[in-house]
Amino acid sequence: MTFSPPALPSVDLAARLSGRARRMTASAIREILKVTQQPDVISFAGGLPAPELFPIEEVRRAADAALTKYGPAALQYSTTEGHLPLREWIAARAGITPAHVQIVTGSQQGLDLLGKILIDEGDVVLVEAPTYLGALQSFLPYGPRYVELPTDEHGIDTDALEAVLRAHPAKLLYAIPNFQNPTGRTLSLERRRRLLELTAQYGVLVVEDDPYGKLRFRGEELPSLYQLALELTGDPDRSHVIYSSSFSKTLVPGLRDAWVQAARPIIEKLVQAKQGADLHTPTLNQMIVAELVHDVLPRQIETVKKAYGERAQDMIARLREAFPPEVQFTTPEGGMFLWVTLPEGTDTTALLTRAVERKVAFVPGSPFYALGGGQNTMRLSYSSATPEQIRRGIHALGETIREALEATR
Ligand code: N5F
Repeated sequence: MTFSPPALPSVDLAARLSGRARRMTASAIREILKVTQQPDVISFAGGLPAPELFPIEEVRRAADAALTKYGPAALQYSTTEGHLPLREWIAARAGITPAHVQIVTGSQQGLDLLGKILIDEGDVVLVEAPTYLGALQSFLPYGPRYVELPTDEHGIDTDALEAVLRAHPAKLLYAIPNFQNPTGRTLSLERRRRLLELTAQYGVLVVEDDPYGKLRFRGEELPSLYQLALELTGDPDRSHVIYSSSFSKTLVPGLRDAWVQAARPIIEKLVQAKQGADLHTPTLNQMIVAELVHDVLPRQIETVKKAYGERAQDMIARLREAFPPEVQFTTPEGGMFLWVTLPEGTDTTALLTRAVERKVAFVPGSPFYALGGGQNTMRLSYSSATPEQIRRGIHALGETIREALEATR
């Protein structure tokens, strides 16, 4: 006799998702990565560090050294706050104490945890227009009401910020002052000071995201908002700026080592949020990074800066040759991105399909706008392309753009 299981009524899974889950969106960058993994596509899409520059031997030796030094503790569960020598190194550089430093599993996790501890449904969150789409993605499930801040070639327009602050009781402002993602622009010193004053005056927290601030290849280094706030208050526990940075762009992204610096009440909540998320960042990975920060990291930063500076210059030269004159682009002083603005009416999402047919990819600008728009913009990353790929890729992209512009005439 054959056994037939009793029929089970099927549960409507989609209807059982939380409101938070329903607000979640997919990362446009990660979606495009699927396409660009085809070997013959030249990708200017993901902000991927140049893999040929990764210090593989140094990482191997650091792993060995950490395992020798710490033995089984390198493979054991460890504290949520993070590996103390690494936190001490970060704290010493910033002029704070390890109690003000939380290690996170990629600054992407930092953004999610900050969203979790700071954003209630309906809270006004101020973001640059455009801004890092991954931050929008992290915050969105917590139900923010985004208000966009106008930007120009010097970053956030602080006069406009003042008007926005008067009109909206905001909870926090998320900003990327150095070599902004996606525009590559840098917030001027004068505006940094003004932004600090205004946000303090209106009681607005600032989340300063600075993953590639050390990758400046032109011009003078500027103090972070966090540093400026610390100079003004003299007390890290009074800072209304929460600073986020990462070893992803200066060392390697795959170890997923990053950190948040903030006043203790914020760090204490972050610790609790992180306990619920992943208990702690992988122990061995943190130990590896701690072995590398003293000698390898400074050398690596110099190597990467030089390479990205050359690649940026190269890409800009090719853009001048290959793009129609009505197309505008930014000239970054560091980091990994530049931003292209096509004539109004062009749709870069449609353009991407045509570009991929010609074996070249970019990120369309629209997903970087919290409230939509920017259909005529795109982000190009120069960090992981060789000169030959830049030459061929920008040429192909130029042809795609010309074709699209002709079609609209
Ligand atoms: O520290 P990590 O690796 O988690 O970096 C996240 C992050 C946080 N904040 C800003 C401003 C960033 O630009 C990033 C990384 N963004 C890259 C991008 O292309 O915009 C990497 C995304 C790579 C990917 O999704 O595979």
